[in-house]
Amino acid sequence: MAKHEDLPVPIFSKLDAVYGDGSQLEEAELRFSLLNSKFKQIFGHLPDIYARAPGRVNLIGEHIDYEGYSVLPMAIRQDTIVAIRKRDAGESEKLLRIANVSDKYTMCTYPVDPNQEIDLKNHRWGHYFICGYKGFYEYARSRGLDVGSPVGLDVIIEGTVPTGSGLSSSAALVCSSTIAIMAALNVNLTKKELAQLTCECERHIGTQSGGMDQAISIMAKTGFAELIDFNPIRATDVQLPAGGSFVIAHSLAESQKAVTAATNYNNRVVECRLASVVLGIKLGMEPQEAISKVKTLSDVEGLCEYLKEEPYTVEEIEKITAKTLDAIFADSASSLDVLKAAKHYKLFQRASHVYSEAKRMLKKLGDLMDDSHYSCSVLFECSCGELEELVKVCKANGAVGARLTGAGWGGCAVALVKETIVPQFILNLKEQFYQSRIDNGTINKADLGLYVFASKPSSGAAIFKF
Ligand code: NG1
Ligand code: MG
Repeated sequence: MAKHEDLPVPIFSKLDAVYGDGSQLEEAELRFSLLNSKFKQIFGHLPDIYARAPGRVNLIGEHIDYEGYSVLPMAIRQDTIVAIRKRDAGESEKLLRIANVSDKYTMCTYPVDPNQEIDLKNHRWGHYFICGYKGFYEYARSRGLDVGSPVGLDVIIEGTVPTGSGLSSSAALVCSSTIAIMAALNVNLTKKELAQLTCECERHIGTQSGGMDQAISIMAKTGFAELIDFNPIRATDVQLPAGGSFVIAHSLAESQKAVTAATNYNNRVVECRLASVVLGIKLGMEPQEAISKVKTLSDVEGLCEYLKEEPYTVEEIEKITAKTLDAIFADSASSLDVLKAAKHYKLFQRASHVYSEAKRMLKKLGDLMDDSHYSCSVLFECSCGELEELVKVCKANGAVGARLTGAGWGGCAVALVKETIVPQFILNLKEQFYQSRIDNGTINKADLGLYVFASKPSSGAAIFKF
């Protein structure tokens, strides 16, 4: 039997294939009919085809995907749907017109040239679609696929993955966009190819992402978490312990990664790269050899004792590497932004986190989640006050394990909770974490269901053609 990563994204003609037959199906029917009526209203036609891709919650393995280590995420039910129509060659105006069902996001238009540069200084939500667009054409051209010359595309997007929450709304958007573009152009790549190419796509927005989010969004299976390995990308089904459920709760701090990349996410990518190069040299490589060969911490032995605990200054690192940091990162504009903003580099702490987190992939899940949170919070410093408070409340209310999920600096926590106490657990969270935030006007009571919910492992990306 073919491995599921070698299969193409499934094409369904009925919504129940993905959304089941309960209240989720009713909600999906509403979402699709809204998409259709908006499409008609804005573009004067119905869409040709739709693609959906889910968000995810990461259970264990944080900030190690870009270092080449395995991670264990599962897809959540919340997803992004992209409705698309290819404009006929005869139709005038060659443009990509990207609208959103939500009024919060105004229509973005872009030229059809796949080589266009994305204006990173002016962040717009439509940039994520263009990431997929550029990435798809780059891949198709490198493979010699016949996709014809670019034509205008009309697009409307609708999504239920909360943004800036560590639940990977960005990957859901990039993956569903890329799949929609692929389907509109009559191509069908394997899930593995798509996971690889969508991971590259997101780098166009300036975050030096690992490939976890795209891989799970595309390869998820209902009922399973997936152990994702990299180089090459592979997904192995993992049955979760019976009788447990995951509750996802938002800290209400929003983390806008595309905007804060230089000091947060990309900073850690750069620190990890420097730690790996320094380790390579300490372990006996010539500096130039280490710089050219060692790309991630998984390329060198995990011996953090060769690093000092005090943060390194630029001068200290350059003495070891015999090359300036600017020269080492010369070909990566987003890394140069990191160097400009950084005061020092915590190589020991970042490497310790990555190596210990990679080991935790093998221990028991609940303890693991607690250890993982501690390590993210203290060594990797990617937590925040709100998340610390939320994780404490989860633990105090009987979570077997609880931790921040996703990149951190805001966003959600995920707690492993015995199935029998889930309703009470959620009630307690409402009282002990959210009530004061309702009282002070941070959130509306009516929206609580968006911020705290139980989640089962859900299905991966799909295409709909009716
Ligand atoms: P979130 O927080 O969902 O954007 C990010 C990265 C992942 C991974 C985690 C930390 C992107 C698209 N995703 O996820 O690859 O590194 O942080 O484990 O940048
Ligand atoms: Mg993201």
